[in-house]
Parts: sequence; C-alpha cells; structure tokens
Amino acid sequence: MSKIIFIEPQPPNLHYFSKFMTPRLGIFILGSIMKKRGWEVELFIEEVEKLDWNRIKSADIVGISSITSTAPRAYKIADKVRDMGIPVIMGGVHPTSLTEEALEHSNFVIRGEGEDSLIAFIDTWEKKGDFSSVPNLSYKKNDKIVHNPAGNFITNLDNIPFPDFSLFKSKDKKTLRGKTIISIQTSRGCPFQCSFCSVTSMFGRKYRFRSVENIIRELRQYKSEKNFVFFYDDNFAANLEQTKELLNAMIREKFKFKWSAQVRVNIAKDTELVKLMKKAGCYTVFIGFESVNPESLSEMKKSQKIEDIVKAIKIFQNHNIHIHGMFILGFDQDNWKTVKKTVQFARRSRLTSFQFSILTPFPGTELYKKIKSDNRILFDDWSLYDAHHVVFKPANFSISELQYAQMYSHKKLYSTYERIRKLITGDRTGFRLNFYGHHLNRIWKKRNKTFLKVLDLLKHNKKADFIIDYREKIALN
Ligand code: B12
Repeated sequence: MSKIIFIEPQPPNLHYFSKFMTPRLGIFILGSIMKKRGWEVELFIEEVEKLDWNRIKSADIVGISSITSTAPRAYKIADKVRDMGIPVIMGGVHPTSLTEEALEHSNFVIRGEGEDSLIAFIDTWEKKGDFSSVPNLSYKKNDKIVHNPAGNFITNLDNIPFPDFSLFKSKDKKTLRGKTIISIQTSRGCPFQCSFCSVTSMFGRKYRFRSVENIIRELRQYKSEKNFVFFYDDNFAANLEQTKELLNAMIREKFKFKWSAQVRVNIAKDTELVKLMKKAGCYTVFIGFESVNPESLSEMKKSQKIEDIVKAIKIFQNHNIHIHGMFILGFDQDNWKTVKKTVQFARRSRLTSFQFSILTPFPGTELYKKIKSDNRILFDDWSLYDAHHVVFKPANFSISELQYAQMYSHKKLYSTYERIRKLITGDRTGFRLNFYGHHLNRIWKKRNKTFLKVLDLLKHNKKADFIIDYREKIALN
C-alpha cells in the first residue's frame, strides 16, 4: 500500500490559540481523501507532536502545508525529506502566493484549493503519467518551472469529505477547559476585498456554501457538550437566509455543544439571526473590527462603518454572546492618536477578549503589492509574518513605535485593572482569557527580546531616516 504523510509545520512563535488544538483543515481533508482512496495516511501537527523521522522515512510522498509564518520551517522540513529521497508536494496560502520560492524546496506545488488537484495529481502519479493536465499544479520539467493552468473552484462543497480527525494519532489533543475543539468549515470564498487578507486569492470572491443537510450530518458526530465547535468560515453568516436555516436545524437537533464563529458586524442588524445564534449555542463571535479610524477602514476596503461596530457590540452583548474583538494597527492613516482611540474604544466596549495585530503585508495580497512597490518591506524573514512583528516601514510611526503601539495596546487591555473590572462585572470568561492573554504577552516579550533590541537599534540607525523621508513624501502628495 502506498503511503502519504502530511505535515503542518510548527509556527515560529506564539499565537493567540497556541494553547489549543486548532489546526487548519486542509491536510485533514486531503488526508481523508487519500484514506478513502486506499492509501495509508499519517498526519503530523508539529505544534502538538514532534516529527518522527523514522515514520516519515516510510512515506512514498510527503505533503506539507504552509502559511507565510510557517514557510521557513516548512522549507527546512521539505529539504530534509527530499534529502531522504522522498518527493515533497506543498500547498497552502504561502506556496500558492510564492510558488517558485516553494519549488526551490519541493518537487510539486498545488496552488489554491487542493482537493480536485490532489486527486488528479495522484491519478497521474499512480499511472506514472504526465503531469501537464493536473490543474493548479506547478513543478519543474527539464529544469524549467511549469505552472499548469488553474482549474475551477469546487462548486459543490458537499462533495468534499468531512475531515477525519482520527488521522491525527497524538494523545495530546490540547482541550479547551476539558472540551475537545472541533473545527468545521461551512463555506468558502469571500465577496469582500480587504486589502490585507489572503482569503480571496486562495478561495475566490464567490461565496460558496455547503448544504444545511451536509453540515448537520457532520455536526451530528460531535453533538455532545464535551465538544466545542469552532466554525472556521471567514464570514460565517454571509448568506443570512442559509445561516438561519442552519441555526434552526441545529436547534431542532438539540445539539449540546457550544460554538464560536467569525462574523462581520453587519449581521447584528438582523436581531432574529442573533437570537437564533444564541439559541443554537453560540458562545463567542470573533469580529474583525480592525479599526475605529474611519480613514483606515476605508483604506483597507473593509466596507464597515463605526456606527455598525458600535451597534453590533451592543446587540451581541444584549444577547449574552461573548465578543473576541480583533484590531489591526499600522495602516498609513494610523498614528499614536488613533491607536490610543482604538484602545480606549476596546476598553469602553467591554469586549470579552481582544487581539491587536500589526498590519502585515502577506504575499499575494493587495497590501503586499503596494508596500513592495513603495519599497517599504523591511524584513523578508517569513517567520516574522505572523501579525505580531513589524515587517515594513509604517507611514506615521517609526518601526519600533509601531511594535510598541501593539505592546501598549495589549498592556492596557490585559492589565490587572481590566481583570478586576471583569471580576466585579461577573465576566468570568473575560477574566480567564485576560489572564491567559497577559501570560502569553509576557512569554512573547521574553522570547522576542532580540527582535525588540534590533528594532531599538534601527531607531538610532540611519535606516530610520527613510521613515522621515517617507512621511515627507506623503505630506507632499
Ligand atoms: C481557522 C484559522 C485560524 C485558526 C487556526 C489555524 C491555525 N492553527 O493555523 C487560528 C485562529 C489559530 C489562526 C491563527 C492565525 N492565522 Co489564521 N486562519 C484561519 C482560517 C480562517 C481558516 C483555516 C482553514 O482551515 N481553512 C480551510 C482549509 C480547507 O484551507 P487550507 O488549510 O488552506 O487548505 C486548502 C489549501 O490551502 C490547500 N492545501 C493546504 N495545505 C496543503 C498541503 C498540500 C500538500 C496540498 C497539496 C494542498 C494543501 O488545499 C486545502 C483544501 O482546499 C484561514 C482563512 C482560510 N479561509 O483559510 C486563516 C488564515 C490561514 N490565517 C491567517 C493568519 C495571518 C493567521 C495568524 C498568523 C494571525 C492571526 N490571525 O492571529 C495566526 C497564525 C497561526 C499559526 N498557525 O501560526 C491568514 C494567513 C495568511 C498568510 N499568508 O500567512 C489566513 C489565510 C487568513 C487571512 N485573512 O488572510 N487562524
């Protein structure tokens, strides 16, 4: 029997979910496809389980998944696997955006959505055929890179098998207060065009969703209260009618699990929907507020107004749904004043938890193109591209100022004062998460001492002059 091993490499640094078992779904879905096909499949999530090179040695092919921050580690693993004489195929958002870079370390790259292409690739592999008709595939032929044309996005998402989590054999499952986190994606694609986001280049602008019946069948496997479902959709309620139908079905099924999902503020206008969400067990909504600076919101093309943010917070809170608020600092229209305003806003809004990210130009995004053409990329070490490190020259901050702006935000919000306030107001979830966030921030600072020192040095170095030039340039325009 042929064997494929999939690997999700270790992230280079801490992230908000480091403590929990929340891998991306790609390799679970592709693993399920290969298992159904009769291949032996093994899966490594390096964040949870160390790689076992003895097991890897036994593979016929190794598949590695990568986002930008995990690319350096992915390449290191790929080089080692290839040195062992085993071919490597890569996929995920980073190899999709910088395919030729990924091909320096792998034999094949599947760009974009992987399911149909992997099936076509394996068909060809098994027949020892010619790869030229495999959609989305890039590879080297006679030392030349070939990019096969892209195929169509999958139109019927119900045809995708449910991710088989049993493929991951490690005993350490990292639970959420004793509950197993179950990741489920009900839709793909996003009709919006936020400049910093990698989703549309991967999954397209057309919003595609699974049928309610198909989703319910998957959810039935996890109906107990011992589970916690995390809907991985970029925009869980993009189609209001379909979402209501799903929520009603979940209520009818009497599922006992609680769940969370990423949503946009506009959905809160529909109070019937919010009521249904609560009734169906919604515990937390993750909302990309991004900014309360209208100019930044417009620059990033978020299509979101401050009034809508304020209204949405009130409505979710009135329905006792926790809010994890996500903000981004460092747009060209941001400055210390807007940072302080945003922090103050997050504080006054009494969100359960928060996350302040540093604007990051991910390859493949509109933002990346702009920052690169402005010659403002500062570091090209992809391991720093995790939204926690400044990697480009901001317009209205020095490099270290922007880094400290993010640290300032976290310090203000993950503070003893905030925890006491949460205790007094009875927000126990907020209190626990605040403690967790505070702890994460402390470890992050310790681990990133050298990076912070480099930024400080840059402040006193000639390179920083560029920022002054750049500010002047903007003023002139
Ligand atoms: C859920 C989620 C999370 C979760 C869990 C994911 C995790 N552990 O990494 C949490 C909240 C922890 C998280 C954190 C972060 N995330 Co996140 N996340 C997502 C989200 C919404 C869904 C991921 C998913 O499962 N998708 C569905 C599956 C099916 O897609 P997939 O895994 O990419 O696989 C498909 C293809 O890529 C391809 N493929 C993938 N692997 C392979 C391998 C092979 C061999 C082949 C052939 C094909 C292939 O085929 C698959 C099937 O079609 C995506 C957006 C998105 N829609 O994908 C963002 C996304 C991946 N996250 C992103 C970012 C930036 C982050 C953070 C850095 C910052 C942050 N937001 O805090 C951290 C970093 C975490 C880390 N691992 O270091 C960016 C990545 C951009 C980039 N270029 O790197 C994305 C794309 C969001 C965006 N708006 O741009 N994230």
